[in-house]
Order: sequence, then C-alpha cells, then structure tokens
Amino acid sequence: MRRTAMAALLVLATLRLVHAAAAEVRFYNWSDYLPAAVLERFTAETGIRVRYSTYDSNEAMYAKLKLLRAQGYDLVVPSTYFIDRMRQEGLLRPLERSRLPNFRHLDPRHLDKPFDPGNRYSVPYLWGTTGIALNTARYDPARVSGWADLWRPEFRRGLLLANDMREVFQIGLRVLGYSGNSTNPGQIRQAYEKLRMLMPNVRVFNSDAPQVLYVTGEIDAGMIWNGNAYRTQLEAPGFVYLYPREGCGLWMDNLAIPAGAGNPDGAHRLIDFLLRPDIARLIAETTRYASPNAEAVRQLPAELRDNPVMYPTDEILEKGEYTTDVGEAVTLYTHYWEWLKAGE
Ligand code: N2P
Repeated sequence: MRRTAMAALLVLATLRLVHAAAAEVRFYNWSDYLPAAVLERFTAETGIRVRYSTYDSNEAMYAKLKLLRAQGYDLVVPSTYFIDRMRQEGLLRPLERSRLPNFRHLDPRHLDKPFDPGNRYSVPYLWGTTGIALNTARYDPARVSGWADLWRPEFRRGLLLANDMREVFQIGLRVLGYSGNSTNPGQIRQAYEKLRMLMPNVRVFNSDAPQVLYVTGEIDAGMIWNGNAYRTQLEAPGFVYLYPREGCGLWMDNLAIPAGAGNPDGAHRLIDFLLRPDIARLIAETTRYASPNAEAVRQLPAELRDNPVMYPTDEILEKGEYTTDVGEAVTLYTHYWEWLKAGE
C-alpha cells in the first residue's frame, strides 16, 4: 500500500478512537446505587455509552483516583466530607452550571453547604441515615434503643458493621458522648478502645451487599443504611430499622467530575439526565434512598415519601450528625481502623 494511503488510514483509525471515547462516559459509583435501566435509557436517548463500575467506600474511590491522578473516570459520587477534601486537593473539576438546566429541581435545603459552598464542584445525588437493623424473630426490639446496646453479649459473633471507617468510628464516638467528627486524638483513641470491645460481637464488615446477608438470615443485627433497610424489609418483613437514641449517622453522596476526566461534556450530560425528575424518581424508588430532588420527591408515591425509614422525621434529623472532613486527624482514624480490622 502506498505511504499516503497508509497515513490516511491511520488518521481515520485515530479519529474513530477519539470519537468512541467521546461517546463514552466512565461512571464510578457506590455499589447497588443505581438501577441499570437508567443507564440504558441515557444511552438510548443520547447515544453515549456508560462504562459503569462500583466501589464500596469513599476511601476505595479516593485511593483509585489519587493513583490515576484524577483521570480514568468522568463521574464519581463522593460523600460530603470527601467532596470537601477532594476539591481542596484539586481532584475535582468545577461544574458548568449552565449545562445543568435540571439543577433547578434540587431542594435548596440540600444545597450550598460548607463542604462545597455554592455547589461549585458537586451536585447532591442521594442522602440518608445510618441506623440499626434487627431481625425481630431473633431479637426483642424493645431491648435495643441505641448503638450502646450492640455491645451486649447476646450479639456475640452476630453483628454486621459497614466496611466504612468514619461510619464505624462515629458509633464509638457517639456512644462515648463525643461528636462523630471528633479531631481530638484522645477521643479518637478512646473510641478505638471502645470499638475493640465490640469486635467479639462482629461477624462481618460489609458495605457492598449487606442486604443479602440480612435477607438470607445470615445476619440478624447490625448497622445498615436506610435504603438497604427498607429493601431488606420488603423481602424479610421481620426486620426493623431503628434510629439509635445517641443519634443516627447522616450522609449525602454527590455527583462530581474528576479534574482529569476525559469526557467532561458527557459527564455534564449524564449529571443533567440524573437530575431529571422522572429519572431521579426512578432512582429513589428503586434504591429506596431519599432523593434531594424536590420535584422527584413530589412525584413519589405517598407510601415512600411518608415512610420514616426513607424520609426521617425532623426530630431524627436534628439528633443526627453529618460526617465532615476531619483534616489531618484522618491519619489517626486510618491507623486505628487498620488495627481494629486486624484484631489488634
Ligand atoms: C449504597 C451506598 C450507600 C452510601 N450501597 C452511603 N454513603
């Protein structure tokens, strides 16, 4: 083949590759957090494919993005305190609000928070609570009213805890009467000592598919995120979801574009699609997590909107605590977390 023809073919092949990349969004999300139908509809409507993969903790997602120097993904879903940390570390790309017309559907109560003033880097996706799951066929719910009860001997080798450093430490800290966001080394150490005493009661750490363990009867008690609790109840009606008297954990997970994303255009289109009320409603209905999208919530069936597992009362919200970034103290948490899981 002549040289020029070869060169032309090469150029054509490169163009095709570039085009294929532009027609694909790489979305890295929490496991079990989005119905597949949503992505299928997005592709059908826009022609943009979604390469979807999942993680089970903020720390796992963060480590991967650090390693890839904020490249490799076009869309991620960090919790509040990780948005804060990642934007300060330059790992996130500012959003172009003009390309997100559906942003207007969001409930202002979930916007403009200290972790991202003005929502320059993030858009709320879902929010919720962390409480206690209990199989009433096995345990008497009248005897369990708080996190502190999980230390009792009847739970020996029975509990599930989230594989989530800050969520687990939040329990230890709250039981001792401290803030779940403590940065005080003495308090964090005490929380570790307290949690060490809980370990004989812990059977498994799982944030990937805890619901499976509860539904199959493998586990009868433990920590749970409210959407998982609601869906567990649908399949195993004997389960109750309890808001611990010390206060439940509160969290919100948010869509954000990594600084080195290869397809920020596609990512903006996907964010806007996820903000469409009918789509946000479908996500909330399937996952049973609370949507921050006011218009989607308005459209939800009353049985969901009025369900206190999915939408906690104001009183519960007031007692709960959102996780915030603890700055340098995170090193201390990480250190104790590793000890805890290694059984030291
Ligand atoms: C659901 C993930 C819930 C995330 N699998 C809690 N931050």
